[in-house]
Amino acid sequence: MPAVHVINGPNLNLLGSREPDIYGRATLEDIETRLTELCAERGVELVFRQSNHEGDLVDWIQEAGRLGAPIILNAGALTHTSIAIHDAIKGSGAVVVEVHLSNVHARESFRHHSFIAPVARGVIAGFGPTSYFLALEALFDREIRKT
Ligand code: CA2
Repeated sequence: MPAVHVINGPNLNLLGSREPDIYGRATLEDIETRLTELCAERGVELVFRQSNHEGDLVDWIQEAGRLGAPIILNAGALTHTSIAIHDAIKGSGAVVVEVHLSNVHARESFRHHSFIAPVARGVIAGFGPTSYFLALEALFDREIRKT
C-alpha cells in the first residue's frame, strides 16, 4: 500500500512560533507526530515534507503521482498563485486533499481563490491541525484500502 505523502509549502516551518492567533500554537513537528501515530494505527507509512521553494513541491507531487500515493497538500500562499502546482497535480494524476489551518474564505480576498481546489479531490480549511487529521480520515475512508 503506498504511503500517504504530506506536503507543506512556504513559511509553514514557522508554525507555532509566530501569529498564534491565526495559526495556533502547534508546530509542524506536532502535526507530523500525530499524523504518524494515526497512520501507524492503520499500518500505513507517512512521508512528511516542507519546503519554501515551489519547485520542490512540484517535484514531490510528481513523485507521489508516480508512486500512486495520495497527498495531503498545504501549499501555503502558493495555493493562491501557483499554476505550476496546479499543472503538477493534473499532470501526475495524484489524488490530493487541499488543506489549510485557517479558514481562508474568512480572510483577505486574495486568499479566496485557489489554483489547487479545481484539481483536488477535496478541500478542508479552518480547523487548525485538525484540518490535516480530517484529510487523513477522508483518504482512509475514500482512497486507501482499509486494514
Ligand atoms: O491557513 C493555511 O494553512 C494557509 O495555507 C497558510 C499560509 C497562507 O498563505 C494561506 O493563505 C493559508 C501561510 C503559512 C505561513 O504560516 C505562518 C505561520 C506562522 C507564522 C507566520 C506564517
